[in-house]
Amino acid sequence: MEVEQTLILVKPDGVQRGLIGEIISRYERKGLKLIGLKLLQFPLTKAEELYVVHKGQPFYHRLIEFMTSKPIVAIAIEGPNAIKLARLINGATDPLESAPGSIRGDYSTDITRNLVHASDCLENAKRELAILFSPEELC
Ligand code: 3AN
Repeated sequence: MEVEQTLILVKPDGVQRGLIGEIISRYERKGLKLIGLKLLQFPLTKAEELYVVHKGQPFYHRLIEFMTSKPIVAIAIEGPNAIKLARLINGATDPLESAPGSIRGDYSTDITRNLVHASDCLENAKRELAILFSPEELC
C-alpha cells in the first residue's frame, strides 16, 4: 500500500455551483487527508503548464479558457493509493461513463464542465502539485 500525494482541483463550475464543501467531503469521508487547500484565480501560464499534454487537442483552448474564467480550489491530498482513489471518487471524464456515486456521475453532464481534476499518475501528481503549491504550503 503506497502512501501518495495528489492534486485535486475543484473547477470553476464546482465553485460557482456551491459544491466545494460537497466535493471536499467526499475525499475526507473516504479517509484521504487534506495537506493543502486554497481558492485562487488560475493564472493562464499555470493552466497551460497543467494541461501541456492536451496542447493541440481540439478541446484545449476551450479547456484553458474555462479553467481560467473564474476561481478554482486547489486541494492537495495524501493517503494510501491516493492517486487512483481520487480518480475513482471523481468518476470518468465522459459523463456517459461516470458512475452514479462518483462526483461527476452525481453532478455533471458535461465533458468540459466536469467539476473536478485529479492527477493521473505519480509523475504527474508531483509535477502538478508543484504548479499549484510551494513546499511551505503543504502541511
Ligand atoms: P480527467 O480530468 O478525467 O483526467 P483528462 O486529463 O483526459 O481527463 O482531460 C483533462 C480535461 O480535459 C478533462 N477534465 C476535460 O475537462 C477536458 N477534456 C478531456 N477530453 C475531452 C474531450 N474529448 N472533449 C472536451 N473536453 C475534454
